[in-house]
Amino acid sequence: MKVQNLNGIWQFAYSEEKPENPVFDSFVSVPSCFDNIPGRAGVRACGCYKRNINCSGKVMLTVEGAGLHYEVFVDGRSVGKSILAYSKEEFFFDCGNITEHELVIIADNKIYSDDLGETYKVYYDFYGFGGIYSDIYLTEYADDDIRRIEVIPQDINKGTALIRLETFGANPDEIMISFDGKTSEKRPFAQEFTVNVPDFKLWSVETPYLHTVRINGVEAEFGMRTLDWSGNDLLLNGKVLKLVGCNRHESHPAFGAAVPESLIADDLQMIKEQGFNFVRGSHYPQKESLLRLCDRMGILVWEEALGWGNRKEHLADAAFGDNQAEQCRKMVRKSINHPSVIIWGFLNEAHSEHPEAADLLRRLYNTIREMDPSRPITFACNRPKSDICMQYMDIFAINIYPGWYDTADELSPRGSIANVKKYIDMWGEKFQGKPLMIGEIGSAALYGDHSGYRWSEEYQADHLEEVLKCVLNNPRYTGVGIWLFADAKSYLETEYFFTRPRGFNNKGMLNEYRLPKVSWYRTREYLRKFKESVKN
Ligand code: ADA
Repeated sequence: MKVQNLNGIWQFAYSEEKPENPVFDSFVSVPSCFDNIPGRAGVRACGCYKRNINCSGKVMLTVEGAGLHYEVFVDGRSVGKSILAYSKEEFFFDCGNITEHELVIIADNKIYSDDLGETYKVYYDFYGFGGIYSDIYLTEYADDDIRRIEVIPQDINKGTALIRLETFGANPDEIMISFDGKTSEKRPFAQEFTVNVPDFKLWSVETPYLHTVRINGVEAEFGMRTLDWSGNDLLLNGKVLKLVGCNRHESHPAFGAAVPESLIADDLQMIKEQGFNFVRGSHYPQKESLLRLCDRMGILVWEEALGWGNRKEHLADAAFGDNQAEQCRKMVRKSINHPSVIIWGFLNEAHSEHPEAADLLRRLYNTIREMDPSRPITFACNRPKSDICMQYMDIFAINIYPGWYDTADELSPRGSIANVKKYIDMWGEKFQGKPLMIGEIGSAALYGDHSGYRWSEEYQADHLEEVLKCVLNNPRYTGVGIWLFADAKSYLETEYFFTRPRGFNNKGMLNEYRLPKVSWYRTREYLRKFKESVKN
């Protein structure tokens, strides 16, 4: 088996409509977004990518994330399409004995609103970028090569783990297996077996210890840790978790959704230094590089499939449901070994008052549960009063915005921060019997506005300090995800942009360039003091 990274310089053709014969008259570096430079920003168009590849025999091409739709051609022949933005996709083709081939990928960022099955909708509150925005590589393989290794920790006292193996089509008779680079052992091939991990150490937030298993030359990292969620609490290795963190979008003015690993690492380092232990990857599957870093840094992750505020007609649509289920399967396949991922999610803020929502949410729950028995599953609900779906989830997760989106009679000229405690306490009493999380809570602040009114940095700082105070002092809550880590590009089209000054969701504690607003310092200071007070 041979793996080649295809990141780097590709030939490029840009056109408003899908071209019959693209004219490759420029260059891009992959990963990148083609709609992130002046002139193309916000234009719904097409980007064509071309490069030569050197490979023969059976080949799998892996695209770790691209959008919004794309088709892959090898030597002029289509080898597959994807309509699942942000999902990790694999394409298979046979290159025979010839070693030089042409690879072309034609991507578009168009929104086909008439197509109910589409996973990205025009009403999503984050910009739907176009291009190949994550890593891309190819694997030359033989049928009996190991394609995937799945490791599910079983008993953290004995150090046992379940291993599931998948080949490219034919099973070898035997495998050579080793842990952490130590002595290999030969054993007969089986699709599933239990192992004792030698000299195992637990993975936790404080000591994020990783093990490596190597089987027939293929490696997988994993962490020995367990999750339990019976009763009101979520437990990691038997200890009650209190998740304090933020939501984060894969978005930056210089890169769009193609945020490089260096910036992801800096973002996570800031999150860690802030005193947070949790990040919600809103609202789509996360990059491998982010999860690898979280595994090492001990940051806990809620990963979710692409969805946002989906409406009844979409929830009821058969193709939409199939695409959702497919993305969930792909997400779990991609991330199941990452110890940092502790919650699976989907369909953020679906219109969950409808029976159609209940049908789909239950289907997605079952799809994930069949693949992974070891993690709790949820979706973030923004309508806890009318919802009929949260009962099917392992965690009650609510997105609430007291102190920001209040009703008219709750407003006062300086804002309504008093509502924060009122609603946090009220929902805390109502939801019992399962862990309860605030998936999102926050307020907007325009960087540089120091007026003290709503939209100012000071109002946001006061608001978020109150949020932390209420959640940390209320034992009913398993956690909170502040909305939002950094300002992120949002609506450019439709009337929604009226509520998003500059075309951004401005609820970041940092602006889009990661410059701190007052709330960033205030929440850090509050957390530091709170932790000290608990210690003493
Ligand atoms: C929702 C949604 C977020 C964002 C937020 C807001 O809760 O899940 O993506 O749109 O509201 O800023 O209003």
